[in-house]
Amino acid sequence: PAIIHRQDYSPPDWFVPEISLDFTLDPASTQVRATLSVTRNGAHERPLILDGDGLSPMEVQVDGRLLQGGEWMMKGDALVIPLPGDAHQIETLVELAPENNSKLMGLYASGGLLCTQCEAEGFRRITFFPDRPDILSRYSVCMEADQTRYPILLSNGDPVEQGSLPNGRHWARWNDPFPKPCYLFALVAGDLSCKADSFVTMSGRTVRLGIWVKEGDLPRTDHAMQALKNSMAWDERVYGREYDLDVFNIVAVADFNFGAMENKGLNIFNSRYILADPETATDIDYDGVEAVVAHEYFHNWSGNRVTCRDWFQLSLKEGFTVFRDQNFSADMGSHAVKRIEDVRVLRAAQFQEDSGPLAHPVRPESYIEISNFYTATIYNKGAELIRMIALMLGPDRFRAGSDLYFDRHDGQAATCEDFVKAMEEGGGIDLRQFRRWYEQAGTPHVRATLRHDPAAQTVELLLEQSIPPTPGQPDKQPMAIPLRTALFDRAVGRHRGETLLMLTQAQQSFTFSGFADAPILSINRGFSAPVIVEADRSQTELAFLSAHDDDPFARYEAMQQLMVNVLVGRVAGQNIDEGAVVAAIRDTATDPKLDPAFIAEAIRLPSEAYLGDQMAQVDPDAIHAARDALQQRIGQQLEPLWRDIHANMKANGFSLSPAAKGARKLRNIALLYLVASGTDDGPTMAFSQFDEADNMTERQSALATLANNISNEREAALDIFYNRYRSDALTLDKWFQTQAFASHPDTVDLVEELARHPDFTLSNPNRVRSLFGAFAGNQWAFHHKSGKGYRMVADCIIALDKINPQTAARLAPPLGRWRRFDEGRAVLMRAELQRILAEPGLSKDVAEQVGKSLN
Ligand code: B3K
Ligand code: ZN
Repeated sequence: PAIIHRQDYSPPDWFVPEISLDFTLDPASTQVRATLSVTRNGAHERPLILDGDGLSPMEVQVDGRLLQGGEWMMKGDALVIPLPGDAHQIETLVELAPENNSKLMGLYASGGLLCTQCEAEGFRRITFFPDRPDILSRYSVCMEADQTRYPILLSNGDPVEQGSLPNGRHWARWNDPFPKPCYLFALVAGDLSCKADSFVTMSGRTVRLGIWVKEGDLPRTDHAMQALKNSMAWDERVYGREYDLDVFNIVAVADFNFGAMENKGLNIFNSRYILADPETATDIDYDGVEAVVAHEYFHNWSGNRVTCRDWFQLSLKEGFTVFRDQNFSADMGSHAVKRIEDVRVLRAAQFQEDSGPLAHPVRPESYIEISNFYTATIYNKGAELIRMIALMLGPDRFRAGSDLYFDRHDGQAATCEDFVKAMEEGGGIDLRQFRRWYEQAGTPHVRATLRHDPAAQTVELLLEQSIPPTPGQPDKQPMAIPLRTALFDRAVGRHRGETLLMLTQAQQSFTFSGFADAPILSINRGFSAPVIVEADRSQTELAFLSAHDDDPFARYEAMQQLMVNVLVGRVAGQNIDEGAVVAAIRDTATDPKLDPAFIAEAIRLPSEAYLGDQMAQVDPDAIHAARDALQQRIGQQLEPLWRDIHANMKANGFSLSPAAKGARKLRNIALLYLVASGTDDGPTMAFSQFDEADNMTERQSALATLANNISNEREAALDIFYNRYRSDALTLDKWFQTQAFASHPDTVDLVEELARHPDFTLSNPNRVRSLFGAFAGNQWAFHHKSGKGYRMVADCIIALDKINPQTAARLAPPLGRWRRFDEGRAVLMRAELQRILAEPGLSKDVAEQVGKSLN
């Protein structure tokens, strides 16, 4: 398959300033008539080339004249039209069958609705068009459909006209005044109900807000609406960005390839990021709704008003927008806890990606299928880059930089370089070396060594950085790494002020004076840089930081490192005393000054996957055994504490306040330790929590705890859950996911059974992710040494590729991590990758991921 290179970018030959689209909608046969005004870009003789994907033109007209065969031609899937002049009107007619579109790209049917998804290259599945983000057009859209089946007709921009037609049909026209790339086009037709509200912008305009869902789901839209209004106010306050249309609509659909889509004025969402009520949504789900609603809303400026020149610039909109939604969520809740959660995600997804065969820079150099590049690197590492710039500039200069960026590039298709330049000029900083963060893949390692000179009363901090080789990049240049650092006096338990150290060389040392005694190093506070720090700190020093560090992230990190040292040591056969861990957990859990949500994060053992990442070779069985054993002993040694917490954190009524959410989080972990202790009444306590809970956070958590062990309560709770929620797809997903993610010795067999369950289907991406996505993230189960887990995931990829290649390709990366495992597992994993690659008719989505994973 063809490789697309960043360096090959060239400006478009033709522009399309205007497009008008006429849809005659029907699930079996939809007609699309498109009228494009095209203008030649510069002096050249090249024909107009319009991308298509699976389309054949029923008519082609130029300036009102029907062309004969021979006046246009097909080149592959593209329509080629030689044109004599510099400006023409092109009209094409095509026919689609949305109900047969199982890829969920372009125009498709979902639960009685017709809806679209165009990013990245789905518009070419709807009509012939130069499908690239640097073509900005004004859209006028007319939809005609059956009035009863599709009473609501929505598209981008503002509604302008509607009317009824004979034969029970009706029509509506929408105009979007803002020129946009075609990946932001959207339409929805269906029988939808509207949760309506309004927002008055900073300049006093009233915007009509609508969240469109199936009628029965209306009571589950309050949280999304509140999140939307909070986002609109936040973007005005923090970035000075006002919404620009009179209408903002959101539609929830059940079948969606990812989270949501920021189409101009008409966001389309996976229903799991809109619908929430206490009975069915966990606190994590509520937070997910808030974050994704904000993320898509923020794209209106970072993505829509200023879009990307080409797909290599994807992080320009995604990294920046993730950074914006992370800060928004932090402002809505706890900064400390949000940072811990974001770093956990970064390490789990992005660090793994960055150390494997699919590693790529934040601004990639090449791709085969762009859908494969909506990655943790583009999104989450991209956000870390913006965060570092913001840290180096401080809030006011960062705001000056973002103002300049938005003002200068409004209405344009921009590049990452444009963003960095605006930050340099607006913020007053030199980012020459910093640009390497966009160019070099791989997670930098920073080794920190502290040397104390008692005679001179100085300490020298030696920092050494190295960036591991990644595919296509054997040698790396030093990065500019901002490290928030503090030195703690042991005697007083305090530091003398934090400094921001800029590590720019391969090796660099910093000297601090006035230290009669050797201090304790607290570095990369707040996780100021997305790097792996290796600092030789004793268990005593880590315990000190876990009790005294005033930076909550650093305090959490010290706890985690304490635990990692014990667990990784055990796996390697060393018997490192766990006393410091137990004491630190006890002290943290009983510290009245700490927020329960923070405590819950800090006392949780690192995941099995994270422990694997700390080892030269991952041993899933030994990691599981060591972690399970430590969890049991923490449970046993602190049993009265867990009982107290579990009792004290019980609420009288449901609330979504940060305090109530924190209490639930801490209560759930207390239950986990209690059950892990093996105490006789553990399973019955878990079952009672499951049974009595007035919210899904406690119910699902109790279910997950029970799911880890063999017990009658386990079976009973799973049955009750299934029968109670079997008709609610989003909640039934949790039933699949909880079992697939369980730390249970038979998970691999249970998942095989669940894949044959009548409620399992490959046609709904949420269901596939609930079972196979969760399973592939369950290190102990997926890496079962029989290789059965690998075979099941490979079977799923092969079957799903024929239906929905984009979602199939997302299941491949876990198999690609074979280099990290023992020879036995590596051979089995490779064999499955080869079996997939040998499938005839494999999509380029899966072929790219699997092919690269075998290298
Ligand atoms: N921009 C979309 C992602 C589209 C993914 C296409 N494969 C959602 C988002 O990041 O906001
Ligand atoms: Zn996004």
